[in-house]
Amino acid sequence: MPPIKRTKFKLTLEQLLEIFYWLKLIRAFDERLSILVRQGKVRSGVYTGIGQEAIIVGTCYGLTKEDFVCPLHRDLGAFLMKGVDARTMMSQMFGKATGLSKGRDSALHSGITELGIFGNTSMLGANLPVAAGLGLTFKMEKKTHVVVAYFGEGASNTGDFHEALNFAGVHRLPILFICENNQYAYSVPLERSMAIEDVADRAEGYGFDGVSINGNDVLAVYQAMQGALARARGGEGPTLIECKTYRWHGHSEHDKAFYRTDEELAMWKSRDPIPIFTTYLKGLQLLSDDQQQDVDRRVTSTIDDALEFAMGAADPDPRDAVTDLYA
Ligand SMILES: Cc1ncc(C[n+]2csc(CCOP(=O)(O)OP(=O)(O)O)c2C)c(N)n1
Repeated sequence: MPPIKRTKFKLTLEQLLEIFYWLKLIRAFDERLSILVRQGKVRSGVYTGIGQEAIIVGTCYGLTKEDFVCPLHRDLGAFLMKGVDARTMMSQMFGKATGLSKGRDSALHSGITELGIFGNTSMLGANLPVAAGLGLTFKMEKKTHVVVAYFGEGASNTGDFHEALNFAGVHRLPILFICENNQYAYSVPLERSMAIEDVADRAEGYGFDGVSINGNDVLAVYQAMQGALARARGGEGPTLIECKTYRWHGHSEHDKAFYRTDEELAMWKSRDPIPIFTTYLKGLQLLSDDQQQDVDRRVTSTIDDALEFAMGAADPDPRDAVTDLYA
């Protein structure tokens, strides 16, 4: 069968393989961190997004450097896809001087404006009004950049969420509100914290569209994102995309997740985003066994290299604790 050059999603074969690479890299990064936590080697708290990779890949793929992302604690992949190299990211997890925040922060609260990454704080939902502010800036400066703001279904119950969506709706701001609905806010299941089934329904109250999609299908996420991106860049305002998914591990690596059943976990593992996308590629004969092995090799060597670099990197110098201060 001749190779397909373009799919109906307007992605070339090379782009589809890149998407495959990102899914695999982000999964492998989190899996390696999980092992390192068990070995007592990581200094930071680790909140893996294993099982949720299709959301980050489908929403970050194709963003420009100037577009901003506001990632969550579980969104290490967004840092990688926005251009933070694996060595810096791994250094960040080890609290090393070569990390993004030079060892001054517990891993996932860092950001880097040059790459369009706003560093989230621990306060859930608090990144959303900031995203609204970024969106307002782009609008006032007549730029076509967008803001991609991530939040959990749990965070959608906070006041900040509602204020941010209201403001974005009133001012038609170029923001993509991406809900990573992984069914649990720490140990609280969705039905114990929300009286509706779909977070997407909340957008209507603020005057813009909300869609609820399969967050484990990277092409479904990509497709929903492309429509919303075009509207945002064209001045038509925000969209809420609710991606239904599941986190395989506990809230963090120290949470054994006793509040859920083995059956539920097994059911969601059968919807693993990576085999779903692999099956798609193989079904269209777009991915040979050799190419698959090549991706696996690249992923492993990237992570091995990053780990070696981070473990050998210098600890922060205590004298630097008072440098880089804003005021
Ligand atoms: C404002 C606020 N309230 C409570 C917490 C404690 N807390 C940390 S994570 C979490 C659950 C988050 O659930 P969700 O927003 O669905 O995101 P997920 O971790 O599932 O991706 C809670 C309650 C917090 N960090 N911030």
